Amino acid sequence: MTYISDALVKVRGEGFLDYRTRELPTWCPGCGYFGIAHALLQVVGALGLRNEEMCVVSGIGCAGRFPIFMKVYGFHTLHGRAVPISSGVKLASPELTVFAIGGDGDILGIGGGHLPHIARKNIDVTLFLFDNSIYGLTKGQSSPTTPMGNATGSHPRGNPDTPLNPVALALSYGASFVARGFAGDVDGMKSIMHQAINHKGFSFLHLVSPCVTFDKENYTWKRLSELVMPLPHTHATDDHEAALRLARDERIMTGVFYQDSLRPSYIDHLEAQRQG
Ligand SMILES: Cc1ncc(C[n+]2csc(CCOP(=O)(O)OP(=O)(O)O)c2C)c(N)n1
Ligand code: SF4
Ligand SMILES: [Mg+2]
Repeated sequence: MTYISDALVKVRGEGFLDYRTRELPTWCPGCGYFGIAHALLQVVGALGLRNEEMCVVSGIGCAGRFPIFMKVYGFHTLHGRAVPISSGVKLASPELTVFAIGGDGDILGIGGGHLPHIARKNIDVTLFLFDNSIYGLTKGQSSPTTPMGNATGSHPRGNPDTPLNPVALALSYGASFVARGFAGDVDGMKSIMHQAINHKGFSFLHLVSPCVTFDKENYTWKRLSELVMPLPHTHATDDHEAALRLARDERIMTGVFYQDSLRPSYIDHLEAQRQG
């Protein structure tokens, strides 16, 4: 593990270590995850959240290493278990702002059975799906979002599987906040993260990012930059049907697809029952 030097802290100025630990991420140079981390650290600062008011729960994978770099309560759990464990943390300590973090393999593959339940229960957790369409940590096998036909470590002649559509899935499972961001657009990610953290209930953030080491051909920075575009500004975020239609578009649209701010969260239901 390499650590941030005192010299760098001096250069970056006061506040640099407010939310980040001294451990330097072990991610590869150029990985999109740096942009995601940068956006999130800035957003929690802008929201004025105190370190002890937050908890980051992750699964296993390159994305799963996130709690190591953030100076808040953290739990680097088992592969696929960020969602149930973050749900438990939120129910046990409703005063905490809880983040669940995982990759496409983690959240949609081995942990895929948990996603419908946190969505339908509307548990107040913000889920960050770091989607590089590959298993990064284990060196480039096909994941549930690898496009059909892409050559990967596990399918050198082309992935034979139909990929999942994370935004369409989250909408179909009944998530009350669904948005997509691109690792190359820090301002766009900051905007959706800000709204997601403020949302009362489950929020799902699909964050598209390249794996520069194990995908040199398909979802590269160049290709993703060509595919990504903002949602039409006429899109009404309370229109579930339109959100689903846009989620199915071939282009990778970014922004808030859907929000239901009126739906009570799971904690609201528990509170009402407790008082009743
Ligand atoms: C039960 C279990 N099965 C398999 C693994 C091996 N494994 C570790 S990370 C990973 C996939 C990581 O891919 P993803 O979730 O997309 O995260 P990324 O590394 O791309 O960020 C796998 C299969 C494991 N750690 N535990
Ligand atoms: S293997 Fe891929 S996802 Fe993992 S740190 Fe390197 S570039 Fe990022
Ligand atoms: Mg991945």
